[in-house]
Amino acid sequence: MANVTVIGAQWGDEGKGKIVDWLASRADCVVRFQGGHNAGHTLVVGEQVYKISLVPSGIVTGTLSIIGNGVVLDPWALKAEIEKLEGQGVKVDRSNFAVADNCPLILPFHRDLDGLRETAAGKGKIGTTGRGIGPAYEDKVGRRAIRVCDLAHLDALEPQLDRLCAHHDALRAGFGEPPIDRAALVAELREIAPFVLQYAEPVWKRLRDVRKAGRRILFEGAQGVLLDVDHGTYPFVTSSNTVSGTVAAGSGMGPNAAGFVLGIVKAYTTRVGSGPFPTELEDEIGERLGTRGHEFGTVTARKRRCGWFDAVLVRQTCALSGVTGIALTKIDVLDGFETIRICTGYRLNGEIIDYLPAHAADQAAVEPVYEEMEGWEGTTVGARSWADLPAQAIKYIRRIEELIECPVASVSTSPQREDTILVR
Ligand code: 2SA
Ligand code: MG
Repeated sequence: MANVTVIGAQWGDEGKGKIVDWLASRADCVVRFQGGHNAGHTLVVGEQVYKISLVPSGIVTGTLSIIGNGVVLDPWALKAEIEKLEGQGVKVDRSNFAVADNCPLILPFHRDLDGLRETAAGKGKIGTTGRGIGPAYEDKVGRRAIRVCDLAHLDALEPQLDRLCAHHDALRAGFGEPPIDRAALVAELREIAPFVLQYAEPVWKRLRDVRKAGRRILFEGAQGVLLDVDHGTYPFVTSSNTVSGTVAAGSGMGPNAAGFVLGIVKAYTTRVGSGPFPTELEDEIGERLGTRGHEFGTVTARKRRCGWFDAVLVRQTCALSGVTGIALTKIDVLDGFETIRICTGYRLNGEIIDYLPAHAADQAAVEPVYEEMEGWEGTTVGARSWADLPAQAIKYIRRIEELIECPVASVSTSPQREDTILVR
């Protein structure tokens, strides 16, 4: 199987960037198929650190990188990111980068609305990245989005603007905000249009040709399955489908393009934003995980909530996404813990259950059932083979594999690309 799909199997931030970067150097094409610049990947290649949000990670290694139609695209964020990459010596042009011409745009008022809603929600807020992701997807599904291809037809935008403004002006009025300044919006779009259009094309055609030529495609998922708008901890989710199945609709390649589905799984659990988190540790152990794991968001620098590994959740997300194998990351963060816990089930209303229920109240009420394991002395940092790992660390990894009912395909032992154990 030539193609690989990488998805986060928890709440995002599992360390996809490093794996994707590693796989990208072996792929002929890297495709983003959902989300937007709410993603945050840190790539460490030698001394260089790249932080990217919207452009596929393949760009760093010069691999053909494609933004599929399933992504919501903020044109100004795209420009800023490309300029930053170019400043770091990365080449970005039509030969190695393309944007789907049917991508919906994230516009300034989407970002405003995201912020206004979050502020109004107070304690009930979702904890979004504030990038306008939700409102942009709403407009797409509501059939009033402005898309990349519209940038080439700005003189014919009136009917769409009518629909868009009718919807948004009413919402804005509710927040005491003035109506959208249509003339200013069109002027801004006119200014950014040439930049975006230089990369725009029907990417499904390019992808079809890549596939016909027998080239390997890497699909780069953003966020994680627990943030999926259908399968995640709704309503504390993002507004796209983050499961592997989205590859089909979000790139225009059909369901059998996904290939090997690699679920990225952190050796413990983290989450940013609000919402249920059964194994969360609001004590010094959680602090220790966060400090040792540098658990701060790439995009918003928010501190991540930390907790023990939850095998119930990962078993569920692997099933939901048809995961073929997992890449276990950040095992080194657990170095030096005397004991380590794994959640193997939940207690809900006096009963033991083996899955996360759909209702938010149940999700918040489940109590983790733990299994305790001895930790390990010595370090896993930089290990590149099983022989480099302490015996207890191997035991921990094997136990995870058993509980999630999915094989471990690789283990990552530092942010460096080479510090990876491949399981054959
Ligand atoms: P949004 O902005 O509408 O997608 O937010 C909705 C929920 O989805 C969560 N979310 C994320 N969780 C983890 N990582 C994300 N990306 C950045 C990163 C995060 C950052 O990879 O580091 O820098 O803060 C991401 N994007 C969205 C979000 O927390 C809400 O719970
Ligand atoms: Mg991230």
